Amino acid sequence: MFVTRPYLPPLDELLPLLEGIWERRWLTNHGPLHQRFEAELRNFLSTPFISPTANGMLALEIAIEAAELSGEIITTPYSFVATTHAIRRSQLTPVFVDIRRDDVNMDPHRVEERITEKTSAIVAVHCYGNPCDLERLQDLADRHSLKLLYDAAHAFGVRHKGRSVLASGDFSTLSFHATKAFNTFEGGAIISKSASAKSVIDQLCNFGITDEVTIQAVGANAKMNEFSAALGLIQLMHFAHAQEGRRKVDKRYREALHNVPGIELIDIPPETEPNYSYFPVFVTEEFRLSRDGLYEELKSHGIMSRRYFYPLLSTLPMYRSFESAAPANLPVATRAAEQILCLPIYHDLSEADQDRVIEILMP
Ligand code: T4K
Repeated sequence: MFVTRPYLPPLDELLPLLEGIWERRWLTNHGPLHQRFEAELRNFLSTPFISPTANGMLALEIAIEAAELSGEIITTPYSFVATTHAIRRSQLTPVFVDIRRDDVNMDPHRVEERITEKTSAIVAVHCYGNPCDLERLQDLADRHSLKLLYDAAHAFGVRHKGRSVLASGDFSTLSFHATKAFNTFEGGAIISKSASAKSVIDQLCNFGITDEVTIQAVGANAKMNEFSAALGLIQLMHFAHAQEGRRKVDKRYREALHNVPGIELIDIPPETEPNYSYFPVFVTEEFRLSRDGLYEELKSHGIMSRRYFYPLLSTLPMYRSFESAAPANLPVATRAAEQILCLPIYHDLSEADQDRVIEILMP
């Protein structure tokens, strides 16, 4: 049993779209399925400007480039490595700030303390799909004239106060990787806020090409191919079903584990419609095993949990010498990286398999 298992729709639903690809021999470069997927994503996510991409990391790199940032970027150390690498690969300096224990997202108070004249943006992550403090981060960005980017890799379909979380900030990026709530094998998307920003993004995703004889920017190849777009079109029709499967698993874990000494759950934040793609628990000193001990015990029973997100990004060799990486600046994130374990959750995790996990966690 793995920490996740990708949702795949019935193959026969996909085949007609694949036959179309075979007939047209149009495999990539904004083909008809890319265009259809883009239009359907726009409606599905209620977001007017969206550009499908090859993956979530390139989506973030392109969004950072489109935002025209410089100097220092305030960000979280508690994420997947793609977040900080995307900042660094754009020749910018990540400045790490601590997170809040209740939702493991960046703490706006710590963000404010770190703003200097070199700061050009905040890159926040909706970790495990928990919405960041959208209002306070926007207020900080507005007061200090900073760009606000969300790495929303975990937050496909997540809504807060009746709105998609993707409606917040200047840019948001999604990942459609196999392990995500919504997958196209590999894939991603960039959400922007205007037609002009989207047009810059589309150009940057296609080598900076404007037309056959005009290349206006040093772009990348970040386009989504037709196969992924075909799968995405079918996956959209199944998202609610897959989400419902995960919701049931989430509910059973919460009912079984809420009173286990030494196991602390992360509550679903108020006014949030989650996508249930991760089930993180804090394994505290009160538990009979350390977090790593529990990881090993689960593994010995064939249950592959994951330590998302350990190691903390600020401790990686390429970041640990940054002044903001000092563990004393990041006590909450340091504890989270030491204590959190993500338990298996996916749409068709059987009750019997889930009970095997729960049994091992019981006192
Ligand atoms: N920002 C954030 C906050 C992210 O979390 C990520 C990616 C990104 C940006 C970048 O997005 P992408 O460029 O990836 O689109 C995984 C994923 O590779 C990565 O996409 C994801 N975050 C990260 C949180 O998790 P690993 O190292 O855990 O993957 P892996 O291969 O060990 O897979 C985990 C488990 O999933 C496996 O034990 C079994 C299962 N699995 C995996 C794959 C690939 C399957 O059942 N089928 C599969 O095809 O990183």
